[in-house]
Amino acid sequence: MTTVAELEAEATHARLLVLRMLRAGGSGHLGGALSCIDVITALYFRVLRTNPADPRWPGRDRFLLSAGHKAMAQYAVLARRGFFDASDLDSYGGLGSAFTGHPDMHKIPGVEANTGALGHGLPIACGMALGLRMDGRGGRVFTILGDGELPEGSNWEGASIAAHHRLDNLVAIVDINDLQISGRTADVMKMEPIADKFAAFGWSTISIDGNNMSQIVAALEQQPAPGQPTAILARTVKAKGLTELEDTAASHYWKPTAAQLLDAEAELHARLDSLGDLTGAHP
Ligand SMILES: Cc1ncc(C[n+]2csc(CCOP(=O)(O)OP(=O)(O)O)c2C)c(N)n1
Ligand SMILES: [Mg+2]
Repeated sequence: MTTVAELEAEATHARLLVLRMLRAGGSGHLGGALSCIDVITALYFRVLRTNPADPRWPGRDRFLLSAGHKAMAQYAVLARRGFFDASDLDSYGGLGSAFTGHPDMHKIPGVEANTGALGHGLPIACGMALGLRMDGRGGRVFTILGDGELPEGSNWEGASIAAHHRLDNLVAIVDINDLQISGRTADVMKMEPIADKFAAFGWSTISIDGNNMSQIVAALEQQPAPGQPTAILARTVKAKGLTELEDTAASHYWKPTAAQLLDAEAELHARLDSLGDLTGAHP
């Protein structure tokens, strides 16, 4: 089993791969990718039943990145987990590349749905969870939403459906970094109290620090309440791991200079050194 310390190192490697994509493509949705990358790392390295050699294995758990603009985080973790080679990410953002700003299930092994138009991941996840249950499969479905995504009404249709159908094989993780594309989520569209809203729809809720690996693992490994979908409210920091950019709206879409990229890489390498590299060489 991957330990918490190993997961922390793994997430740092994944952050370095995000920078590798920015180096290749020149720009991308950095802030939201780095706020949820710890959760995605824990999912793929500890929680999900997956088989990178057979991404469509019917017995797998499903993961959908509803907030598809955070795609670099998913690409990085899928590469680290062995779904494809990390060098494939060097085409990021290039003409004809499979690795575009939003994930494409037809081109990238391990991607379960095309997302990026906000508000669709949870309804799709509901259908998948219901389908798995109707097929008599034990698989679970996990999806990550952004806090700036929650104003989309389709999320709340999904929240109703999940509770109505008692989808206890469904987990929605809300990446609450307090920011969205143009500023504070509370200023653009206030959605708090988010936990109370999910609870009112009939969900079981867990609130955690979404950049704390111990808390992430404990929440993801908690047994679901029978007959209830689970919402994990993950309080995070946008651009977590890159001090200069943390908690800034400017990190939402980042076009770094060469010097900024070098500084960012240096900070993550220093973090890896402080953690001790428990995961093997950086690909
Ligand atoms: C339906 C829809 N409307 C608008 C957008 C443009 N958009 C892209 S990202 C974003 C903000 C999302 O905020 P949040 O989910 O909090 O993401 P994060 O802070 O993690 O980057 C918006 C409005 C979109 N992708 N889809
Ligand atoms: Mg946000």
